[in-house]
Amino acid sequence: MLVKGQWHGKWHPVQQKDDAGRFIRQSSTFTQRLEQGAAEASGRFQLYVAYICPWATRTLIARTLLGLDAHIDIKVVDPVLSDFGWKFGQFPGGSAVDTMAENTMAVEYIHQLYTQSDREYTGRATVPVLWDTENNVIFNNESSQILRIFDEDLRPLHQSKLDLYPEALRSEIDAFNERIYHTFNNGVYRAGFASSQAAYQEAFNDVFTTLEKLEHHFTEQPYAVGRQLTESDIRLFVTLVRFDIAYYGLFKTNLKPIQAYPRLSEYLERLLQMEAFAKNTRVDHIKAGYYSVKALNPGGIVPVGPDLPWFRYLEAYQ
Ligand SMILES: N[C@@H](CCC(=O)N[C@@H](CS)C(=O)NCC(=O)O)C(=O)O
Repeated sequence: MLVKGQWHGKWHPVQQKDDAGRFIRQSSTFTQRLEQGAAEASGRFQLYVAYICPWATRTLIARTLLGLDAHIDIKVVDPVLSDFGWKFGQFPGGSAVDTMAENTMAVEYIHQLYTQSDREYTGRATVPVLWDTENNVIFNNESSQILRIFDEDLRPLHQSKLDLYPEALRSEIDAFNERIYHTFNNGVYRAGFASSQAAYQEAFNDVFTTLEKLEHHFTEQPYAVGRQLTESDIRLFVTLVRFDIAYYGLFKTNLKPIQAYPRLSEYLERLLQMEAFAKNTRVDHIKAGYYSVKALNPGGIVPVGPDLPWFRYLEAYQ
C-alpha cells in the first residue's frame, strides 16, 4: 500500500482487522460524479480493472450492458498481485504496460495512478479506477459509484435502453444491495480473511443464511429486484459466479456450492446467457488471482476443477 505517496512493500491481503479478528475493508477516497458534459465524455475516461476482482467486474458488466464499450477503454492488470500491487504483465487477456499519450507517463503499476492523482496518497491502490484523461487524475475509485456514473451521468452515450437504477425501484434496490453487501459480497471475504475462529464462523453463517434466503427469493422472482435487470443483479452476480471456483475452497465457505442451489444456478445461467455477463467473466484470471494469495495458499497451487455446466457460456469469449 501507499503511505504519503511512498510504496510500502509489505503487502498483506488482510486489510485491517478489529479486536475480534474481523476483516475490515478500506473505504474509497476518489468519489467525483459527472454533473455535466456527458455528451462530450466519449473517450474522456479510461477504466482500470482486474478480471479477478468482483468490484471491478461490476463496472465492466455495466459498461457492456449500457453500450459504453466504444466510449470507455479498459486496461486490464495481471490477476496476480505483485510485491508492488496490481501490475500490467503477460497474463493472457491482460493489457500491456500502459503508455499515456497525454503525459507520456508509462503506467506499470496501479499505484502510479494514485500518486499521480495525489502525491501524498495514503491507502491501498485498489481497482477499479475510473481515470480522467482530461485532468490526469483518478475520477472515482468506488465501484458502486462508477456504476451510477455509467448508468446516470453518461446516459447520453448509452447504446441501450436499460436503466440499472430506475426511479421507481430505488429504495428496493438500495435495500437489496445493503442486505447482500455485508453478508455475501463482503461476507465471503470476511470468512476468508477472518483471523479468529469466531469471526470466521460469524461470516460463514451470514453467507449461508443469505444464500438460503436468495434461493427462496428466486423461486418467486426472475431478478434481484422487480421484474427487470438492475444494478442489484450485477452486484449479486459477481459474487455468485466466483463462489464455486474460488470462495468455496479458498475462503472456506464450503457448506454447499452454488451448484447445490437449483434456483440460484438457474439464475446464474440466465445472466450468463447475456454477453455482458459472460464476456466479463474470466475463470482463468479468477482462479490464478485468488489462489495466489500467499496468506491463504502458501504453495500457490491453483486447483484444476471444478468443471461447471455454465462454463459453456464463456467459450465464445475466452
Ligand atoms: N471499494 C472498492 C473496493 C475495491 C477493492 O477492494 N479492490 C481490491 C481487489 S478485489 C483491490 O484492489 N485490492 C488491492 C489492495 O487491497 O491492495 C470498490 O468497490 O470499488
